[in-house]
Amino acid sequence: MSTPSAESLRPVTDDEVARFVTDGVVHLPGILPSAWLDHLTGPVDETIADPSTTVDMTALSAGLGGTGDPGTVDGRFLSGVDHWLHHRAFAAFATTSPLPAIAAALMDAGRIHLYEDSVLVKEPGTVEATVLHQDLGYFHLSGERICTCWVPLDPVTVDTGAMVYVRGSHRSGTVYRPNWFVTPGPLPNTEGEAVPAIHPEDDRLTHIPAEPGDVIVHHAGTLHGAGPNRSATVRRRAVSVRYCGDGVRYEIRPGAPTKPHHADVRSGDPVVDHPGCPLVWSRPLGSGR
Ligand SMILES: O=C(O)CCC(=O)C(=O)O
Repeated sequence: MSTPSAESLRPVTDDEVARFVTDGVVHLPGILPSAWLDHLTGPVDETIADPSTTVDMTALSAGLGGTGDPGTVDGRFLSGVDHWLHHRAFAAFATTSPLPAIAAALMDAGRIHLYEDSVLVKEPGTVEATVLHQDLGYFHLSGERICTCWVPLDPVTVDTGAMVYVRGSHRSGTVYRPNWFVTPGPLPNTEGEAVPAIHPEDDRLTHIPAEPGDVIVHHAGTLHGAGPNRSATVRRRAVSVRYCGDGVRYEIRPGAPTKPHHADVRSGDPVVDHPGCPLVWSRPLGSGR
């Protein structure tokens, strides 16, 4: 299969950059060529068909006393991480698609490194919401230029599991404890404050329905989650790719999920030349900065 183009369908606008800076999240409609969606669909379906590559979050939630009973519900929330390490299609998407340049434009970065990718599938009838969390508490990183690009493969509405964000929450400067993703309890042995309760009527809460070809990018400090998939027929498949840029350093966060391919990194090391966090984009020479 040939690899689609690294060119996005359109540039990121100044207004979109300003929104990312102010809100900690921006919705970029119609920016990703459909060839990339075609490129990912088969690999995502293959990945979730292999139980060794994802975690059944519905079963996890049931084990933690959460919403669903995996014996009676139809849907499943399946989630995996670091597919780029083992699957060429994910590696191509994370390293050679338009996403690194989009992340660079939003974060005003001179270089972009890949931190990880995730597959996030909510099949029809999935009762689990993705509870509010902040990515930074899961990442062994510190710094300003860290973001997640959330890429839907299906049309996503509020009823089928649209993402929800707390606008401006990245500016608190707080790194919250990571939670179980499907229940609000903090992961054991993590440090810091738990994610604060946000009232459902809080006017900072923004649900973002999205179409294939759109990308939603959020800052690693932004609180966010997603709804259940209440549809009986419509799937909600998504891939997230997480990047960091200039000025970011490793910071080992006790209790946060570890990565075997990062075993040799130390807190305080700059994210520069490490195969576990490869350089995937740098500003062309002479382009000013
Ligand atoms: O897709 C979801 O349900 C949640 C995704 C998410 O939180 C993320 O990619 O950071």
